[in-house]
Amino acid sequence: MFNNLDKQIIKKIKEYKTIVIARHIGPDPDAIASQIALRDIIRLNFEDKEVYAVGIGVSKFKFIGTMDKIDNINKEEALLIILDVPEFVRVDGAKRDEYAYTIKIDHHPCSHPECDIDLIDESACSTCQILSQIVFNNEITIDKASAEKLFTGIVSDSDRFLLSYTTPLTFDIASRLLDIYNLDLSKIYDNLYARPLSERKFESFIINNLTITENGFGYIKLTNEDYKKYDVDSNTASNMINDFNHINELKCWAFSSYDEKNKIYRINIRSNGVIINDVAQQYNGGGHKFASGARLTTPEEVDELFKALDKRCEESK
Ligand SMILES: [Mn+2]
Repeated sequence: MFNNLDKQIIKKIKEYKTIVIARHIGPDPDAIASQIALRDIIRLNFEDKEVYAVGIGVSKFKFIGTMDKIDNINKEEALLIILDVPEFVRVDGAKRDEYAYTIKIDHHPCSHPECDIDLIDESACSTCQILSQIVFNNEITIDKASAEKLFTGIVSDSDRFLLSYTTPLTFDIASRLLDIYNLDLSKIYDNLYARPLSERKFESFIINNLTITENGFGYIKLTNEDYKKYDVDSNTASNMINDFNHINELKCWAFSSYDEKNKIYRINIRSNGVIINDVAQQYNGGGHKFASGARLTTPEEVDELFKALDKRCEESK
C-alpha cells in the first residue's frame, strides 16, 4: 500500500523533533481537518515532539481546530509536511527551502515531484481518507477527537459520499472511524452544514441568476453588491458550489467571486463528467478533473476562462 511511502513518512516523523504541518490557501474542511488531526496524532504518539499547524485561521472552521504560532523554531532542522495541496505555490505559511526535509500527503493530481517524499493517491476522496488509511494500516494510536476530524474531512470532501471519488474504501474507513470511536454524527453534521438563512437566500439568488449556455455551461459573476444585499462574504459562493450538482441542465458550472481585499476574482468550477482541470490550469488554476478553481486578476480573464469552459462543454457533446 502506498509503495511503503507511509512507512517512510512515519520513519521521518520519528527522526525530527520539530514538525510543521501546512495546507493550502483558502482552506476547506479537509485541509484543516487533515492538518489538525495529523498534528494531534503526532503529539499523542510522541510527547517529546514540537508539532505546529500553520496558516491563516478560518473562524468558520474553528470547530475543527485553531492554528499555531511559530516564532522561535529552527526551520533548518525541522520537518515540513504539506497536506491536501499539490504545489508549494498554493501552500499557506510555509516555504520548501526553509525546511530540512519536506513531505507531501495529497489526493490532487500533480505531474512532478514537489517534496522529498510525495505520497499522492488520486483515487482517494480526501486527504483525511489517506491519513485514516495510514493510521489503520500502521496501527497508530489516535483519540476520538482526531477520529472526528478525519471523518469530518472525508464527509466534506466527498460531499457526503456523493462525488465520484467515493469508493468502497471510503465507506470502509468511515465505518471504522464511526464504529471504533463512537462518533456523534449529528454533532459533526451540524458543525459542517448548519448555516444562516441569509446563505440559503443567497443560494436562491445564484440559482435565479445563473446564465446557462446552450452547451450546458452555467455561470454567474458575483459582485460586492450581491454579498452586501444578502449579508454574506466573498467566500460564501465557494462553499456552495457543490450544491449545484445533479441539475439536469448543467454539465459544468462556475462562480466568479470578486474578493476586494485581495483584488482577485476567485473562480470555482465543477462539472458532471466534463474534464475541467486542464482548462483551469491555463488560467492560473487547477484541481481535480471535475472540481477545479482559479484566481484571476481582470474581468477579461474571467470572460476568457468562462468561454473556454463553454467550449469544453460544446466539445463534449
Ligand atoms: Mn481535499
